[in-house]
Amino acid sequence: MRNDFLWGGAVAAHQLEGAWNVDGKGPSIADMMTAAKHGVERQITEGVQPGQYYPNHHGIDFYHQYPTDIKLMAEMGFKTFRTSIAWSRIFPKGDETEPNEAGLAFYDRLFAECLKYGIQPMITLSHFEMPYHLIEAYGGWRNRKLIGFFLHYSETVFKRYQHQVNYWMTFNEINNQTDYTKAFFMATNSGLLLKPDDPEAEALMLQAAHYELVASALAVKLGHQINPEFKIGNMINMTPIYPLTAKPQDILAAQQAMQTRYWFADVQTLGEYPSYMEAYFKRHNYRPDITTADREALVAGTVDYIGLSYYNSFTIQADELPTHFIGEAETIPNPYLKASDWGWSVDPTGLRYSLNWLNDHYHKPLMIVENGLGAVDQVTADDQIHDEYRIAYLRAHIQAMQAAIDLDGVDVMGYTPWGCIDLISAGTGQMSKRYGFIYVDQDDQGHGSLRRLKKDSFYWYQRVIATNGQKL
Ligand code: BGP
Repeated sequence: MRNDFLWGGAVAAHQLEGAWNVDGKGPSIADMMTAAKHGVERQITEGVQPGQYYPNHHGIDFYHQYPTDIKLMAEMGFKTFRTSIAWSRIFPKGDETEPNEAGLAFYDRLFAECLKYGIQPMITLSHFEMPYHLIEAYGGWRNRKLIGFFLHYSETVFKRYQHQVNYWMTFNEINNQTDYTKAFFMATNSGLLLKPDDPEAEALMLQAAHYELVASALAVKLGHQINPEFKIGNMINMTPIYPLTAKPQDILAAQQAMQTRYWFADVQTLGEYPSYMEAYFKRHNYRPDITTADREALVAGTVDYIGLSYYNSFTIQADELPTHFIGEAETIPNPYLKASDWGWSVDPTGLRYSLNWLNDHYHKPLMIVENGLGAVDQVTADDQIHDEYRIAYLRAHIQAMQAAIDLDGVDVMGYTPWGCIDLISAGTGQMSKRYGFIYVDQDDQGHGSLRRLKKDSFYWYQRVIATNGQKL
């Protein structure tokens, strides 16, 4: 383990800040989603419906309580804190010329608070929350104009925070939209409000993804012009896809399924579409708007590192090769793995496999920017939370990461487990799906004192960081 290893934790603005319409912030796509049905994907509404509960409107009130929360993270010894900037705090509608000063000032205060403790902010530019107006007025990322709006936003924050922030990422889990049967990802990644069975979904997703990839590359180039010291990465969700058996057809199907999820990383690190994607466009008669200037932009804006989230692995079985992108619905349980309460397989070995896979393909430093176990926690009468299940999950994944570093020679820059303080779950809108080292007293309907409590994992992680991963 390197001595400057970036231990820390990760969150996203819309899942914890709250204050959704405070100090000039405009509504984002995340603010339009209710947690009406627990345990399933959140519902997207047209405009905010009175009487419904929108968990992101309140978050855990980090907007006001951040000094307490950052202090707790400092107590754990964080070297870095990954959060996102809420685009709609800076540009409430997304297409303005002038930014919202009150929104910019909030992040001045937040980053200063982190730096006070020697914690480096690590910033995602777009984490599931574009301004809602960009969807209503422009149709989201299906529209090329979004590239210009995103760049203007990126330039504004790169310039403003260039002396406070060194590590950046462009789009959170940009590759999740390949599962276009999930309305949630289509909406949050790309601003495409489509029914899952829309016959145009795949073509629209590919077009939106292309514009995002161009925007990402142009932002990388721009960031380096503003401050050559910046380290700017992409962010992909890494869920390796295994074949169920050694049958060659299963192996080939799994390989092809991997290709359909990870071509984003090819474009962002190698600067061009892989041959199988060009072939896929032809085979399906897709003619996305990809210009020569776009291709040049992709080459000029390759990333400095790969940010990845890792939670679980998928398994598939196929008698025939897939003719379309593989969605989660087409995966099957892996008989060798147990699953979380939310059905996510628990597979630490898959993390070592993933780190090696990414290293083999891209030869770039890797930053694990999300990992963790969503679980229900119980508070005892004396305010303790004995979350040994979370410790066991994280310990096993850190061990797998260490094996990749020490035994396989993979360059891993750091590790920021997801939801280091309990926050609103992105996929379900639930508060009860908790990931944190810090417990936040609030239920799924938004009731609770919001007081913060240290879980057993808080003290465990504090020791992990203090010993640079030696005492697990
Ligand atoms: C990732 C997202 C996060 C996050 C996490 C856990 O996909 O980048 O925003 O929330 O997954 O997912 P969930 O909140 O659905 O449990």
